[in-house]
Amino acid sequence: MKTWLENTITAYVRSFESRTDTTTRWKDPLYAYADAKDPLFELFKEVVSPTHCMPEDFIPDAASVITYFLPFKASIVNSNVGGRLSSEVWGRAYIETNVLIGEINAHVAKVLSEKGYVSTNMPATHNFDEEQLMSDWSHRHAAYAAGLGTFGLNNMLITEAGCAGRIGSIITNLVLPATPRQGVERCAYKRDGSCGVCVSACVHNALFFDHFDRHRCHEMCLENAKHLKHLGVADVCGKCVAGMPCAFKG
Ligand code: B12
Ligand code: SF4
Ligand code: SF4
Repeated sequence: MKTWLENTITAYVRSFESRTDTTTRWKDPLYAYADAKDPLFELFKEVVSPTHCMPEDFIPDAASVITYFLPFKASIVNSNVGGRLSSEVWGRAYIETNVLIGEINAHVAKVLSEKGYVSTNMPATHNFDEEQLMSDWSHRHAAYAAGLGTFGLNNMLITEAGCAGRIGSIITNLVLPATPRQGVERCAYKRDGSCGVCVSACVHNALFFDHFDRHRCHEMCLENAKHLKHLGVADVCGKCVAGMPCAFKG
């Protein structure tokens, strides 16, 4: 069932990419699965927020959480290296990947319902509280529980294919064996104190070794949204991702 699901999602990415109005290109997605009853979901009420949801809040008989990472091709990421403002290519990749994740989740919900299963269709982003700047369903925490990667100093989930890409997660009542967490620390700073370059790469004094100011980061994303408004809603930045040693590998 996992192979069938993965082939279905990867094929969807390739067909989305072949549309004439799609400019973004993605490498092959990575996948990992969590048991919906994994005790880590309880812990997220402490580390994210007390209102962070449990899988069963969405689907009462939730069994698994499917998580996937859509890594951007190098040209997309490299376009955003340097300068203060985000590149158009990066802004467009954000908009297109948000649409892609929405479509993948809707497609998976459809094919799973044909087989008698229920699944969620959650957006890639914009499902957050505008004041707290936190979501009641954090895709990267779900992906962490599934063993897709670990959290970098830049807050990104760093996977085997790096952190320059976007994450989706789908809760379902289909039983899928959980992926074992590998116990590999993917951020070099957290591993052995080397690196830390994302802190100096931050263009708006939001990221520090000992804390992250999500409101300042949001300010910068809104500045880019203004600058890129001709593309649609591109509240991006990503200067602590593009050009970093963990962008393409973890
Ligand atoms: C709200 C939000 C924002 C806000 C707040 C950012 C933030 N860090 O939370 C703003 C608007 C500022 C923002 C900015 C960005 N965002 Co944003 N955002 C979200 C959103 C909607 C929710 C995130 C959330 O609720 N976080 C909750 C807080 C508490 O978690 P946190 O800040 O990540 O901090 C945790 C980790 O550091 C973690 N941690 C660290 N070490 C360890 C160890 C363990 C064991 C555990 C359990 C946890 C842990 O602990 C903290 C608390 O738990 C998600 C989509 C979603 N629904 O999941 C996208 C998302 C997180 N954003 C994403 C991206 C890419 C960005 C930007 C690069 C913008 C861009 N696209 O150019 C910047 C990066 C900012 C940064 N350095 O963190 C991606 C991340 C992809 C990835 N590889 O991780 C996501 C997942 C969207 C997606 N679908 O792909 N974002
Ligand atoms: S740039 Fe270095 S310190 Fe920052 S998240 Fe990546 S590996 Fe960790
Ligand atoms: S996304 Fe931009 S403002 Fe936010 S922490 Fe990274 S570099 Fe700083």
